[in-house]
Amino acid sequence: MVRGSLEDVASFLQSAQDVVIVSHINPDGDAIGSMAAMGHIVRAMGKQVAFVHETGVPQRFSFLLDAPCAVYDDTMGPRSHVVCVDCASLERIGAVQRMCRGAVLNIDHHATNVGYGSHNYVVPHAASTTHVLMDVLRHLRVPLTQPLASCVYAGLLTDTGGFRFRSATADVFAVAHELVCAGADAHALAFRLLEQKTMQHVHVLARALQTLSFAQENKVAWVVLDRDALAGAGEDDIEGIVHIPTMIAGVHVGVLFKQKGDHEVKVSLRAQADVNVARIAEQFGGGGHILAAGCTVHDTLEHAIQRVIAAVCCAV
Ligand SMILES: [Mn+2]
Repeated sequence: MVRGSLEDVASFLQSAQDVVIVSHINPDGDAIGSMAAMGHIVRAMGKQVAFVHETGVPQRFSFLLDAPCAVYDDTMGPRSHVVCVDCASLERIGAVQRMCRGAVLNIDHHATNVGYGSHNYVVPHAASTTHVLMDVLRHLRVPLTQPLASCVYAGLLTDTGGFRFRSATADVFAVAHELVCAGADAHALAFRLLEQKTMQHVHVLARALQTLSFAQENKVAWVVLDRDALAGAGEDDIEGIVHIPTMIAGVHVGVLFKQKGDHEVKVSLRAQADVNVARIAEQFGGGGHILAAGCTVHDTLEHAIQRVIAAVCCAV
């Protein structure tokens, strides 16, 4: 069920002069693509735009924004009109919440989004928030310019895993067709957003592969990043490492261990076969989805690996 309406979006924008556009912490391609696309839409309506983010925009996504994004600090006061894109809850924008004392427009595609804004337009299970923004720009009759089409395409591309996930429906391909016709450069965007990696990523990957281990007739596989391997690596540099074990044919459950402290190990579980990894994560105080879950184990790295792998082996 759609929460809110396009009329809600229109009434928010009509009442605004200056609009602040924000998105979630640890932003992905859809978060930044949606901020940038929303910026184009708001400006097309003759309004002023400011981009704000708690930690700023990762370098690999910054080319999508056509104006600088301010890093939030406490001297920034509340604003009358804030747009949150791709945020399942207001908590997801971090400290930027303090700017939200006036009207808040929530545009998103997460099924768990309850409609926390004063104005909402949430389309659960849409492939990306930028996909939802296609409805918005059509309703507002905003022309689909080349820069706008590129931003929408960026979110669609990254949130569907390069059009590989089940969310890549016929409708998604129809929208992608429209965007490429409008000038989105599918090749360049795929290269910059999916193929290209940071130097640090390749170093982390090399370290992870050295630790690749197996159990239970190779049905369980895991990689480990100790503190040394994680030194200087951002979330961006670790992205995708979690999928390495489950890429291997025959592996049912893959695990990534990240050592955060002497007695703090973050564990990410991924299932390829019929194993509920959320159940395993729950045994350690974590949770998640059937095929993707996580937990934090307060133990030494060695013990955390032993305990979690023992639990995984019982489940496969
Ligand atoms: Mn998204």
